[in-house]
Amino acid sequence: MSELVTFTIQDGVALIQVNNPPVNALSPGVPEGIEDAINQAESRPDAIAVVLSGAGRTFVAGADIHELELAAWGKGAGGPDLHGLLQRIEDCAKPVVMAIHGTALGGGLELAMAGHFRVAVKDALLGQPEVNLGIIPGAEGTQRLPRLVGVEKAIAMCVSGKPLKAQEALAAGLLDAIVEGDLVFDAAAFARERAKRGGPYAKTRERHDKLGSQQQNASLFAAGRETARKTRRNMLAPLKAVDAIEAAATLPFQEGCRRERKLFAECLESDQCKALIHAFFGERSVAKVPDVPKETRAFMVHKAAIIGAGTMGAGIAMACVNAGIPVLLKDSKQEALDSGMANIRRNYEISVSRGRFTPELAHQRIAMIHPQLDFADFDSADLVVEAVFEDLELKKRIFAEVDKVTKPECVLASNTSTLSIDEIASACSRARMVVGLHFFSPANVMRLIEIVRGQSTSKEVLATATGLAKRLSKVGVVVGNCAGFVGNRIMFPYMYEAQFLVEEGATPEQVDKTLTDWGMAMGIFAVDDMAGIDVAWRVRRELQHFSEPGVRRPLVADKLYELGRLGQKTGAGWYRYSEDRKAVPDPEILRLIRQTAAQAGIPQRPLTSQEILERSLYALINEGAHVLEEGFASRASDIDVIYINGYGFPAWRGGPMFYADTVGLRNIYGRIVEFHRQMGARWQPAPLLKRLAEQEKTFRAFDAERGMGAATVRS
Ligand code: 3H9
Repeated sequence: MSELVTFTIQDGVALIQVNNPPVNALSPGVPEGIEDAINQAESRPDAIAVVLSGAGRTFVAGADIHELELAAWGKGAGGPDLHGLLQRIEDCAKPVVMAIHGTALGGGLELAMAGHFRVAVKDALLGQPEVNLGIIPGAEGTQRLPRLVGVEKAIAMCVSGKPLKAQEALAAGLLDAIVEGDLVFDAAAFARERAKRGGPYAKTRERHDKLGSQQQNASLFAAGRETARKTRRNMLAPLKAVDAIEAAATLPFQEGCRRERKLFAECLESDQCKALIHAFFGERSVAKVPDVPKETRAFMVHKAAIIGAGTMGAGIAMACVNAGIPVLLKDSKQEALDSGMANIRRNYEISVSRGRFTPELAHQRIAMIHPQLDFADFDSADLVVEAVFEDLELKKRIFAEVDKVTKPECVLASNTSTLSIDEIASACSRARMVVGLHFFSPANVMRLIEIVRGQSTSKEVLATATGLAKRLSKVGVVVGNCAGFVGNRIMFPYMYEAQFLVEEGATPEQVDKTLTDWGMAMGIFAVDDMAGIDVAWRVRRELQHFSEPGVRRPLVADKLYELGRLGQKTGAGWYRYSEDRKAVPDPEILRLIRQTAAQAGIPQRPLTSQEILERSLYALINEGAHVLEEGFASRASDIDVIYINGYGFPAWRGGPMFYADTVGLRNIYGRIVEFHRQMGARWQPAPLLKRLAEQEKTFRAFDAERGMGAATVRS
């Protein structure tokens, strides 16, 4: 047998194990190894049944995404062709039991569904997450899944990409049993028992009982397409997945498979697939900090202390306890503490009412948060996260105090979104233990954390912060300590450009609609209103970029601040808000904009969607290139990961820097030079962008050339 697939026989059962770390992907050699092992199992008289499992931490997590990436860029074969293997497994004369732990995802679940039986441990997850990579299941998953779980469930799984927990999979008919003891031992007992009962063993491909009639299914397909359009806006793969499942319900199995293969190939060729695979590897690469080796010792975080029970502090507390880390939640005012705890309780109640938590679990989590007004027990904390108001002096006072009451190896973090982490660290005696943990609001939901590295932050503290992010199920991206860090720094030129556009004749709703139609989760004016006009006003004063001589600033935002139109929280900002926080265009704002423009002598003209997109997005990209060259982001793909996970940038466009590559850096640079000529200093092209454009290169190639690229394909 190959090293990738092992074969042994124990007590009459052939044990086949896939051993392709880290996640047993179906890389070249694995499918061939499994097929050899099945042939051998069938021919051996001392085996009456077969068990297939995965070595290490998981069953099989799918096709090898590196292979798929090559294929997507036209450089590979198109992913493994598992058709022959899956048919071979189904046709095996001895019962084949798939023994699942960890995850059976994508091709892994497709492999499992070809077995005659499936057993799993209780924390296993089973799913078809291909849509997250811009493709559909391509190894007959869309054909076998509805045969096992029915059309409706198959659509839900393939469109959402969300896996089922073992218990749900059992109820749906995807599993035959959940085992409590040793997985392979119990699976072998199950297999032996089935063999003794005798064959023939049901082949999934021959099952029709759950496929339903055309009449029953019509509404399911219509609803599936509707959900795909709503929840996966602008994406191709979810709709194609529904098409493929429809083929399963209407065509003979082999024809359905051919249809699936065609739809799969269409998805694989799409730009969306390239972008989503880029995002997948980008997200995995953020934990690899160039000068922090993998073996760097991290501090253990058994207990956290959070200072400030406001929205951020409460959200961070929930994120911690959800990951099993007990929290001391301190505020200086009883009122603030009570309101923070009330927010936390309300949040968990909502989760219980939505069925996400049982009442007992919610109760346990709340009980892990200890509200307090003093520093009691802070000496037992391994991590302190300061989450008070953005006020440098206040933060420095807190750090000076925390320095005295915590143990020397306690990591001290600030949740600042704009202030210098070095300035904050200067208030305490151990700057090497200080790091920024910039959570995004709501902190218990949003996946992004910017991990801000100060001048003195130690490698151990960075390793602790990246490990913590993973433990909180978040994406932690290490960034440098510049004003606004990476995300906010590059958001401001984008936000300003949107404001210039309305001062020249567009409306906030026109700009926002153009951006959301293009794929952004929210328009930038709606974002400004949600975050708070006062917050942006304060940040503007911190950021130097736009106070440089000769750089004009937009005018209306300051007026909104002066008028007390602070956004959603005051019921009015760029929009007016009704009770349910729905944004309504406001004629008053339009009057204010036009009046301001007239006073400043700004000529008015109609603006096209193309100009709106180019100016807002290229402002973002140009600043991204500055940040990259200045070293505040390690890779272009880090900026993409930040924008996808923290700023609602559509993952299927790959993030701003990847998107720039798809437009062509030469084209973007050309437009920016033109904008610079027309609009002056704020459009100064970033030197890196100019260089890459002149060399006909991409940001991906820039990452790869410096050994930072996560992807297999460099272009
Ligand atoms: C598919 O199957 C198509 C089919 O229909 C058939 C087509 C014909 N391939 O996430 P982690 C690497 S599409 C290659 O940090 P975790 C990952 O890059 C596929 N590599 O671990 C990382 O490498 P490195 C459908 C993979 O424990 C390392 O493994 N399947 C693959 O937090 C650890 O990853 C999916 O979409 C792969 N399939 O989470 C599942 N998967 O250390 C995608 C992972 O060098 N994977 N790697 O950075 C996941 O969702 C998570 O990785 C998993 C583990 C939940 C498995």
